[in-house]
Formats: sequence, C-alpha cells, structure tokens
Amino acid sequence: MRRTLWTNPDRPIADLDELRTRARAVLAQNDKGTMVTAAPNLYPHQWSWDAAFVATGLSTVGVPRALAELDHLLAAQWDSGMIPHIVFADEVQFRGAGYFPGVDRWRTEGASPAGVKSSGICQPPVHATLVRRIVERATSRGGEDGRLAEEFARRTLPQWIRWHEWMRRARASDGSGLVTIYHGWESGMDNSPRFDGPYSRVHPGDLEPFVRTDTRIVEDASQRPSDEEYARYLWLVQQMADVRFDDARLPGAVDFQVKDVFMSAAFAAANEDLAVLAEGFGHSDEVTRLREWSAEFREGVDATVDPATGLARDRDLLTGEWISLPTIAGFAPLLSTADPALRAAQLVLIEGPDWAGDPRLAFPLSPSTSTTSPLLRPREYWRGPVWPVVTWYIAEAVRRHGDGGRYARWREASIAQLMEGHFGEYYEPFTGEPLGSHHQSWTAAVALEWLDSS
Ligand code: 2M8
Repeated sequence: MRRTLWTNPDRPIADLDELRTRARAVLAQNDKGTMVTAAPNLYPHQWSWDAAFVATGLSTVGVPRALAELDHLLAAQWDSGMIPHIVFADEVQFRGAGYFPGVDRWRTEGASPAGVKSSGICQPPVHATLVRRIVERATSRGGEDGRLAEEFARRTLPQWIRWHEWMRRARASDGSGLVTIYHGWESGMDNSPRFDGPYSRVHPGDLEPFVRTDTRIVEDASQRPSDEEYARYLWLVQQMADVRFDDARLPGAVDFQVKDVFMSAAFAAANEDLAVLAEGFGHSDEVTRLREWSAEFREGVDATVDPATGLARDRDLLTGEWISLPTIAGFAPLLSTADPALRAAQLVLIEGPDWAGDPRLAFPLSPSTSTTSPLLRPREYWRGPVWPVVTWYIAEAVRRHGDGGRYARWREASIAQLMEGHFGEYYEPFTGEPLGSHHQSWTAAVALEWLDSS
C-alpha cells in the first residue's frame, strides 16, 4: 500500500512554466560567476560530474554560460589528464562552516595546475556525452549558439581526449574494460551498499582528527553517511595524498580498489560521444581509438552481468570478489550495451516490482537500492533514495537508443516528483519527500532538460 505522499507545506509548483522559472532561478542563485556551485550550502564548490549536468541544463537557457562552466572545469585538468572531482571556489563561506574536506586536507598543491585548488580524485566521465548534447542542441538552434558550441567542442576536444586517455591508462590499462576507483567518492555514489564490502576492509590508522560540516547543514544525520564511514573516506584521502596522488603508486598504497561498473558504462558511452564529436572535426585517427575504447568498455560492462539477477556487478580488486548487490549501478548496461537482449531484459527489470514498478512508490522511478532489498535505507543518501539526476541520465541513454516511449514515461514521473518545488538532492522513494540539500544544481538542471524535450 502506498504511504501518504509528502506535500510541500509552503507552495508547490503550479505548472510547467513555473517549474522552468524556478529551476532557472536555482541555477542563477548558485551561480558564483565563474562556477555554479553544486548546491548553495552543502556543496559550495564545483563538482566534476555535477558541472557536466549543470552545463547541459544551462544550455537550455544560454549556451555561452553553459560552455563557460565546462571551461572552468577544464582549467583544473591536471597534467596527467585527470579532471579532479572538486574545483574549490575561493573564499566560500557558509554559516562559518564551509565544506569539509577542503583543499588543505587534500594536499594537492603542486599537483593541481598553478592557481587552481582541487581535490585529487576523479568522478564519472559523463562530460563528453553532455558536451555532445549541448553541441547538438546549439547547432539545431543554429546562429551564434551553434557556432559557439562547435568552436568550443573543436577547441576543447584535445582536453577531453586527454581526460579519456588518462582514464584508460591510469585506471584500466589491464584491458578489462572496467575502470578502477580508489575511493567511493570517485563513483559519485559515495555510500552505496555496493561499497560496503570494500569499505569494511578499510581500517583507518593514524588519521588526522576531523570535524565534519555536512551534518551541520543536513541536520538529520540519518540522511548522510555515518562518522565511521567518513573516517574511512578520509583515511583513503590520506593514503592517496601520502603518495602525492601518483597514479603509478596508488595500487600499492590504497586500501580500496574497485572495478566500478557504472563508471565504466559511462566511459563506454562517453567514448562513443567523443568519437562522434571528433568525427565532425575530421580527426579520423582519434575516432578509431575512441571507438575501440567504447567497444572495450561496453564489452567489459556486459561481461559483469550476473546471470542470476540480470544486474551488472562491480568487482573488489583486492579480494577478487564480484559485488552482486541490487543497486541502481546494476543497470549500467542501459548506458552502454549494444546487445538488444540484454537491453530488453534490463528494461523489464528496471520497471519491474523490485524497482520502478513497486506499487508502493510515490512515483514510478527507480530508487538507488531495490525496494525489496533488506539493504534499502529509504532516507539515506545513496542507499535508497531516488536521485533525479540519475533518472534523467539513464532515461537520456535509453532515449538515445531509440526508446522515446520509455523516456516520455520517466519524464512524466520525474516532473511529477519535482513539482513539490525544493529541487532536492534526492527523494524518499515511498513518500516523495525531498532530502539532503535543497536547491541542488543538478536537480534543477535536469528539470530544465526534461522540460526541453518530450
Ligand atoms: C556527493 O559527494 C560529495 C563528495 O564528493 C559529498 O558528499 O561531500 C555525491 O552525491 C556526488 O556524487 C556529488 O557529485 C557531490 C556534489 O553534488 O555530492
């Protein structure tokens, strides 16, 4: 039976025009001029994959500002080619709390480009996919927008290629077609149950003391990772900083090493998207290489599918074990697969009673952990809530593979979810309550994306 739906005690959104106006206002308010912060208070800096989603949302409003967002991120690219997961803003103050861990804790000075303050790890490589989307949107409009977007893509193509080269070289040179991550933060799905096993083997040693700021902002601590989890997160940061984030030394230094299937699928898709962009600019040698990588990672992801569950799996590199848990990452093949049978089976699964088809849900949208799993924690961050950005990202991949009908259904449900008006970071699946940060930039950005397509 359905639980009582959460209703906004203030003023829910009245119609689609108002949704657009309010989503634009969220992005405008979070815009610090050079970057749109991921959220006004909890995340007062630029995050890598957030920036890509934010840019595509911004491109529905104005192409130059969208491109500037990506330029700001690219200015933080390391010599190695890595794009860091956080680019820190200067002098950001919030209730005196700020974001923790800040740049000092990362100890990346000297590794980041001069004048840039960044973290030392990466996030899912969704960028090329969203650059392609921005270019297609802008060129279909034509005029100055089209010219600017094409010029941007042409100019930045070498940087995106270096980013992909880095990922292939530093994180997947074993030819497995799967990307290694050294921190749950790299996955973007920080405390997903996917990582419970690997994290259970991380034992913080002599850890510098720390004071969290996130739980001052999200006051209901149960919506955020625990202190024990944070100690592990910081221990890994310390281990990586101790070897100066040297790619060659990470395998010998870090207690967390996981083949991340969702990131690998994002990478497969992004290589194809970058190939399409490169093709447009006549870089045929690059096109061949990018398509080879796309195939390598597509096949790598397909090969992880558990025949027993139909879901794709991560693998703990330190124990060699598969991680076969019912999380949204199990649907990674929907981003990348070329196998029609696998695609069809995953679509049946994702709309089935363990996922978006559970009749108890407030909206028929996939939560981050299956509703029928004992691991589900419906209010806790990446352990259960519905993430609008993930819904859109998967829906967009499904649409691009030709399934406009499903895209339209998910669009309707996702818009209905967002009409409550807070632009929540994530949502309680059974009640629809917005949780985590409010006015989260990527949530507003995907609202604009939904509104710009049908
Ligand atoms: C969350 O992650 C950060 C650490 O990177 C945090 O909890 O402090 C995740 O949801 C991540 O995917 C996201 O990019 C970031 C900013 O929205 O917040």
